[in-house]
Amino acid sequence: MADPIAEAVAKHPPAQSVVYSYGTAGFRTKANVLDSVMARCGLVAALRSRALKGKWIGIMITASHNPPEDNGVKLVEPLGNMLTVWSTLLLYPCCDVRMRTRTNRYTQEEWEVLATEMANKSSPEEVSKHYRAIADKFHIDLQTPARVVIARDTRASGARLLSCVLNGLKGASAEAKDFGFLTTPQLHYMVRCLNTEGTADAYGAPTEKGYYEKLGEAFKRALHGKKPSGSLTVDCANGVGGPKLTELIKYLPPKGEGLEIFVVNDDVIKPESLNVECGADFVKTNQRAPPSSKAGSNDRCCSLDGDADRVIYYFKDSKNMFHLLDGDRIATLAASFLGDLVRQSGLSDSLTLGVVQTAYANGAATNYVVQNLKLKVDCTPTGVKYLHHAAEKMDIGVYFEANGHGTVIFSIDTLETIAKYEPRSPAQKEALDILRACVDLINQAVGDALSDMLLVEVILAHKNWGLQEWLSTYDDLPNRLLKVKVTDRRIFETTDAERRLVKPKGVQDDIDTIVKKVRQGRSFARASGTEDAVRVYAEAASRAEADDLAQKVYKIIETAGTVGVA
Ligand code: G16
Repeated sequence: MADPIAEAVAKHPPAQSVVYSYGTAGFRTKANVLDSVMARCGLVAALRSRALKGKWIGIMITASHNPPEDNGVKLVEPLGNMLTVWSTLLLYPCCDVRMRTRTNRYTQEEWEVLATEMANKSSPEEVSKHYRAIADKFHIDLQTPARVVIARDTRASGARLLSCVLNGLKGASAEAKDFGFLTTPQLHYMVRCLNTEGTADAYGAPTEKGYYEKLGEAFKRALHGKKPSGSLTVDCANGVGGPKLTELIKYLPPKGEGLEIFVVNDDVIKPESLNVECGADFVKTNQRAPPSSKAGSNDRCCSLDGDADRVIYYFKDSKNMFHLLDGDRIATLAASFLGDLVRQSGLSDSLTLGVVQTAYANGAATNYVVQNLKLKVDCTPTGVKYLHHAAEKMDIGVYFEANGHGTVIFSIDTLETIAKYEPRSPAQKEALDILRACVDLINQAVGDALSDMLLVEVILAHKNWGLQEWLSTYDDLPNRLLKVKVTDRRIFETTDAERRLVKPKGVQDDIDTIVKKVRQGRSFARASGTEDAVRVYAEAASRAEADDLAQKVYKIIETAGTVGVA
């Protein structure tokens, strides 16, 4: 008898001797070895949807900040985020939250492992067997409908990889809804909207127009009569964010009444220009504006990455000096503003805020949050899935990676408190109205460059600040981020939220010895989960010391990376 699963994957044989792994943000590597992975991800998404009684699961085809020849795929959970309590809420809608947590039998990691195993099966028959084994293990009824929503960024390989996904979904008899080109956060938004449509938690209309309308309307409300000063130049990394931002602008207050936005690096006709000498990753790593930038002194600029889930701000001062306002800065700005709104609304006895960072957070940012904002800081490994999970434990969790990837999430109880609260004075009402508008403006499914950018603009308008005033809240410690090419990055294993290496043996001791000699020195190395490299981060009291420390740790890693596999 014909086996539709085996038949579907047989069309996309795996590349020889490639080992696939579900990394920081899904499978990500050179696009020409991804066909088999795409078809198999279709199968995993179908199983996941069936396990969740037919909820919509998302598949995003993107390699975000990676070079144009790469691509990738990641699976999105029913509420547009990673699998934690939220997904269980949908599974067990009648249980109380604590019960739901306890009954959450599926962990995110478990499904990542299943996906990795699926991607590495060699023959179509093995894939089919694995598909059925997963169904057995999780008691998944294969007759339950499966529904999957897909989108992709503007990479040249996207169309081919999409057809592989569709073949996988067809083999698994899953319903597929293809949204074509979307930013990654737009896809997350669609997934959440589709799964909450018609419920008390309805998140919005599951259309692109619905997304723009929601953001545009919330932006106007959040501004509350304030007008952003000057203009904003947005570098879109020649990715999908360019056309989407151009569309979003149509839903924002018109020029003169609102924000004047100049869209640059929005060439999606030449996919080979994606992320090349532009975009958030380029600016953050090189600590300079894209060479194409024509911005004048003190012009407000920001850069998105290739799929518009990261944003960072920057400007050149009157002495032509470059200043970066990265994810750490957005986190501190958002935490301080939202904290003020909570206090001014009269809600500070009921709600607390917290901040989640990774090891890449500048030491000065962490100190500022703890000492000035008096907020709790959690540190997690790299990957928004970890930060999001930690932020879910807070009433209001502000999470950002230094690279500009992040958002703010409000717990269910917090949303209820904010919605039901009766203000006791006009001042409380005003603060509450702005807070409610911010809840709608912020994409709570995932970090969203467009939504984050509008939030920053709202805050700057309320504070009547330019980038210089924002920058002056604290002084960053000079820092440097480097990428080391090694033969096998998997030999580098970390602990303590990726701040210390446990393998190769002795390497951390060498790093510690060097760090000790540097004023305010801090450095760590970790294998990237999205690129074939080990990342080195260093910070110190002065630029020269930070650069020198980074170079020394680079050498240690380079040597260990060669010696380790010899
Ligand atoms: C992805 C993840 C981010 C992570 C980044 C770099 O971003 O979503 O959480 O910070 O990769 O990860 P790594 O250092 O492991 O390569 P994006 O924007 O590329 O999707």
